[in-house]
Amino acid sequence: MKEYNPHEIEPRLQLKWEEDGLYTVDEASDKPRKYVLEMFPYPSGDIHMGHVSNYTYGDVVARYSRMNGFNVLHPMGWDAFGLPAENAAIKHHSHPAKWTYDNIDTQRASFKRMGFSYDWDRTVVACNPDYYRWGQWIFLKFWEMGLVERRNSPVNWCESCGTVLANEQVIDGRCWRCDTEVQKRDLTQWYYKITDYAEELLQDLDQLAGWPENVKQQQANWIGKSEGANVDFALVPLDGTADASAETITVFTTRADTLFGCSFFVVGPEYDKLDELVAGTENAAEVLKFAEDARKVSAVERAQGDREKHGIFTGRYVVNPVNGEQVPVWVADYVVADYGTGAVMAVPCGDQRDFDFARKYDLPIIPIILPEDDPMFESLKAEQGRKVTSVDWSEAYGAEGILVQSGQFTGMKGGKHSEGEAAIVKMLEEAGKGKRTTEYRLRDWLISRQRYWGNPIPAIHCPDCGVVPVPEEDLPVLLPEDIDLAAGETLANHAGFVNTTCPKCGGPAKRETDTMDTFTCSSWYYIRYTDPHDVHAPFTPERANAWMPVDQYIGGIEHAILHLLYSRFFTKVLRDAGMLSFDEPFANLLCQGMVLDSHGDVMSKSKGNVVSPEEMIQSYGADAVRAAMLFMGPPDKEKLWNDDVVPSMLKFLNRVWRIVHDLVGKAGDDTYYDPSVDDSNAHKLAMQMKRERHRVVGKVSEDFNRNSFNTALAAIMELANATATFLRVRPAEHRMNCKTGGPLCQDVAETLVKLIAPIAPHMADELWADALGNQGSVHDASWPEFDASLAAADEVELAVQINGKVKAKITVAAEAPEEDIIRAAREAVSRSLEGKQVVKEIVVPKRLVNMVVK
Ligand code: ANZ
Ligand code: ZN
Repeated sequence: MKEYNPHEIEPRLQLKWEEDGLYTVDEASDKPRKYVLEMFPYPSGDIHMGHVSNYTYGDVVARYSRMNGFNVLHPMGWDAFGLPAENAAIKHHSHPAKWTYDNIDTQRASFKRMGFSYDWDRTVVACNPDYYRWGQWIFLKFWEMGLVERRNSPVNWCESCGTVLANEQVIDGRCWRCDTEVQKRDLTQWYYKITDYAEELLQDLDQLAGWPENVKQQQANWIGKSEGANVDFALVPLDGTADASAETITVFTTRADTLFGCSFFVVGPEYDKLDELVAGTENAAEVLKFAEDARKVSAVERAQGDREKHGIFTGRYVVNPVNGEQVPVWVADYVVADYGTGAVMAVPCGDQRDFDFARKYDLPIIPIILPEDDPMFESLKAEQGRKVTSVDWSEAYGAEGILVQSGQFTGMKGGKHSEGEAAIVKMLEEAGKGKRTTEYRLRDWLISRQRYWGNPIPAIHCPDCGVVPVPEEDLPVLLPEDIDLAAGETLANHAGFVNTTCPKCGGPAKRETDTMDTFTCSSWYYIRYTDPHDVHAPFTPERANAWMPVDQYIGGIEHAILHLLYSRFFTKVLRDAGMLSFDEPFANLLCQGMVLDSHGDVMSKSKGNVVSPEEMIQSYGADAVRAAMLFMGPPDKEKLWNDDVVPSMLKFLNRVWRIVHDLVGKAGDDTYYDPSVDDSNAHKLAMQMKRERHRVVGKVSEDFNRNSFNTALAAIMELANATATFLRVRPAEHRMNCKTGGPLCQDVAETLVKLIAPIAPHMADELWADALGNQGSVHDASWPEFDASLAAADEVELAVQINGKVKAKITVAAEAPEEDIIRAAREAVSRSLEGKQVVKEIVVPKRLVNMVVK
């Protein structure tokens, strides 16, 4: 038997697979299609354990699917635009393209060493003009469809990255990439109108049965749909005279039912007419100063519920439209600018923020909604006027209840979407003082970036014609290569790039110098893979529709909103453009858990706790690294890296290697055969091995079908154990059987090799050809059949206990009646029972017999 040597086998087979085009997709195949995809990586340099886990999971799914008769599309590419390349280029006085392509070469080589089954002919590299020209084409398409807008508004600015950011890229007030606190700036920027799809993006989450619940929940929260009403409050003129044509300030509320409890009114510090509002009041200067200071605190921080609230009275009043009451207008920092109308009707009895504020500034808290068991309920339940204007509560009453002190609405149910809410909104609408409306938290996607290394926005600014799209035939707008970023050159000051002529009037014009958010590249690359070399279109609809949606998508949970939301948006727009025939890009999603170090810390260069995949491959081979990664735990959970697992997996692979050789009589010295062991139960062990073979195929299939790779591997180990036990004691006739390729031994050997093929593809393929003498690759072979009836155990082992202590083990027929089990148990422990009295016998089916004795 030749030794198992991964360092010889792996590179040789990788080369062979490539020469044979083993993983090249055959578009003409009539097998059912399956699209298995992992999120494409950013080419950051050496691969890390996160890559190993993500791409190993994908590779197992792809290989398992192939063996189950699918025509599998499993591509790989690079998300190659972005800031790190630019920063590295500045530091090393080179070009971002060089840094990027060097890193791609490094990563590609590592992925090949891992033995991943990609169709490399379909590689998509986002910074390649062959790809990004179609990103520009899609931009123009969106523009044509009215989904592109340029507007001036306050935007998120990261000083350290030197660019604006989308809302989704601000995580707790900080830049997603560099963690710098984000500032607000007023700038004119480009937007994709993702809000046009807010409702559908929310509704279609219901189609995604194959997505983790928490990801869907995060998206739903991010979209943040609220049904409510806009309500107009008339501003009381400074002199206090009532005026029917008075100006109004509108609020958005989900709780119009609580209007009778509104005791003050709040505008945010960003309120655009604040100057006008306070003009002529006593404290105008003070109010404006307060607002200016409050604006400096980020919206995220301000929106935090438990944050101390600050405010100031403006000196003005508005009229509550339901009862004509005048309530004071305050400026407060807990009201944020870009939600609803940026103004709030404050109902301290029902809203905790308003409650905290009222307590702090001693404003009335009018109870207008109560649970029926509230001590005040009986006395207020028919009260239309107002009897009570303060409460001794420690917090607001946010739940549903019955309206009290609420005019004609008293006695109705109150709460979100309640009877009382509907009645009050109806009344307001009839009076022309309110309107039903739905708000979303989702904001349009700011896609322009003030950086070089991105996809140029195909637009031209003409002094006469305004902003003009670059004509389709002029695409791509190429990034100029001659740029010295280290010397401070940018697209904006690159004369050769900026100066152009207007496509409309032919006069001198300037190019747009912003590039697109890199998330635009990752929003459709998965469609490009279905038709990666198309030079006439981003993709051919028939090809995309034949492969898509992706059957299994795999990637990090950090994209729960960002990439996954943007991709869903792109898919829907391209569908509406008539290019796709489905609604959702990813049918099933697996979010992998992080690989942490053995103490549970994130691996990072600065902590010096990074385990290098390349070093592991060099020491133990890729198959052992793959097996170890799969064995460390469920894919969607965090995994603690343990250095011992890789060598122990190598040992296991060695064991499988010997077992397979031994089963087909090629082990030479009968490695496992031990003549000193009693072989009287050899036949039974053979039957046990046969049963395990069927049981384990069933179990591994079931586990792979639900992406439970660690338990699948554990089951394969059980089959290896049963086989080794048999091989140790096999009697002469079974030895002969193995040597001559007898059916059982041959079948178990083949089964083992096939089961392990998705996990350890190199070793399996070598065994398949060399030990089992097959032509072709195991990766073209079909998944082992299994017979459920053969998998069922016909005997079971039971523990026999006396007073709870295990004294013996018995083996009985699986369906044995209770009296037979008890008889066998008594026999097994007859010695211990001598001179004792059995008071009770308890049989726990398939597990144990306990005898209570005196
Ligand atoms: C009166 C009221 C009474 C409210 C009550 C709530 C409870 P959701 O449900 O998350 O959409 N609101 C509106 N615009 C705001 C802004 N720009 N900044 C801060 N808060 C704002 O939240 C809607 C509620 O948030 C609205 O309903 C409003 O307060 C507040 F017992 O109006 B409510
Ligand atoms: Zn940043």
